[in-house]
Amino acid sequence: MTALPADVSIVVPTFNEADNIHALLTRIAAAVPAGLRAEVVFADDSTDRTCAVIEEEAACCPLPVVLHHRPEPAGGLGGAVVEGFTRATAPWIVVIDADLQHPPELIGELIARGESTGAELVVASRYAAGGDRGGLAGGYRKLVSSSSTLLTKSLFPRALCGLTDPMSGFFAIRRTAVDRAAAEDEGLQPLGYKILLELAVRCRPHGIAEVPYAFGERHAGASKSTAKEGMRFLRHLITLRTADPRARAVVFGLIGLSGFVPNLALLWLLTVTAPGLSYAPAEIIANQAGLLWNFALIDSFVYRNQRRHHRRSVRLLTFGGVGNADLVARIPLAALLIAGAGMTALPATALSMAIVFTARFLVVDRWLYRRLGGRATAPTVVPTTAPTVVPRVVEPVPDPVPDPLG
Ligand SMILES: Nc1nc2c(ncn2[C@@H]2O[C@H](COP(=O)(O)OP(=O)(O)O)[C@@H](O)[C@H]2O)c(=O)[nH]1
Ligand SMILES: [Mg+2]
Repeated sequence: MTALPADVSIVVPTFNEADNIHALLTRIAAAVPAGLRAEVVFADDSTDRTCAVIEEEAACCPLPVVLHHRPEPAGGLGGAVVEGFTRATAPWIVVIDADLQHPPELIGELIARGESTGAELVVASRYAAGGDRGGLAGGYRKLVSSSSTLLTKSLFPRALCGLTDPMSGFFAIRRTAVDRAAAEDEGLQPLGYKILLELAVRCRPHGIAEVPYAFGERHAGASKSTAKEGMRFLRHLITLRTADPRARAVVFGLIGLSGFVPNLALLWLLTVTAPGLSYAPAEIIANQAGLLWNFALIDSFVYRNQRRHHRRSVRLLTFGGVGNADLVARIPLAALLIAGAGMTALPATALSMAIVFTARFLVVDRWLYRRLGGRATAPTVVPTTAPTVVPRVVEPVPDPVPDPLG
């Protein structure tokens, strides 16, 4: 007998959650309303016995269970969820943590709210009226959660309008929205914990609704959230914010300005330690410190996903070469504008700086770290070509996916 297609695929990312699987599956099975056909897809990166426990529990679970285990956990939690999407077959996808901090009893309400409002994304929110974040352990985690929410909302005011909890890990999204993001040039490039942020910014869901909920205590095991996740989150924010070339040009300019600090610091050091050194060679040397600083920031934050075209040494030498050419080109260019176009010194200098900046940005952005073929490295979502789910079948499919962290 062929199983009827599911209405909702419940994607559960798991990393060493063996002691939570039984309680989770029991509560999900009891919570799913009659008439809503559900399947559970585990997106697992565990190194303990979680896989074995999922296989055991799947055998007695009334819902179809799919296990997708990744031997190479590219992209962390977000990467796992996106791979889980490719195994999901239903028109609705719910993402929920395994540790029962998210109440499975809300799954039916999330879908019902999406159906009644027509929203493509329904988020379970700790910050909406009636919600509660009591399960966040300690004042420090509460502070981190509220300040990162504030920072994120101010960086993406339009995309996150109507979302009180863009950091939530519990939400329902229509397959159509996920497929739209996958069809974009850059696909989905999740990095760490903030998969909802990635989806909200890249999918631009048509209609967002929220359902308040109380974030509970962990059922068993320990949190995997670490300080390293904090750094990943910052990188993720910069990657998303600079997806637009105008925003990239602004960030490129701001990083360039910040390069004056190491430049001037080294210039000062050289004048103190080598008083015999004349200005021109001192400034040329000091300029290299500024360029190194700029390169480090640009290479690791702005263009982290575009580094594959050239080796690090080529990137550094090109970046340095273009930066030094800037020094050499600016003055003759301004002189040309004054002599040839009859401009006065101030506008000629400003124009030459703008021309040189634009040329430098274009070489770096369009050639050195070009975006063409960006989807090649991203674990993009395969639109509705997921395997048919057989009830209680456990299916380990270790597709190697290139690491978006490079
Ligand atoms: N597949 C996968 N799941 C992860 C990873 N890191 C965390 N998780 C899962 O994501 C969910 C949330 O993680 P948790 O440690 O509870 O984070 P917290 O709630 O912020 O403390 C849990 O179900 C974890 O098992 C990962 O690297 N890969
Ligand atoms: Mg948790």
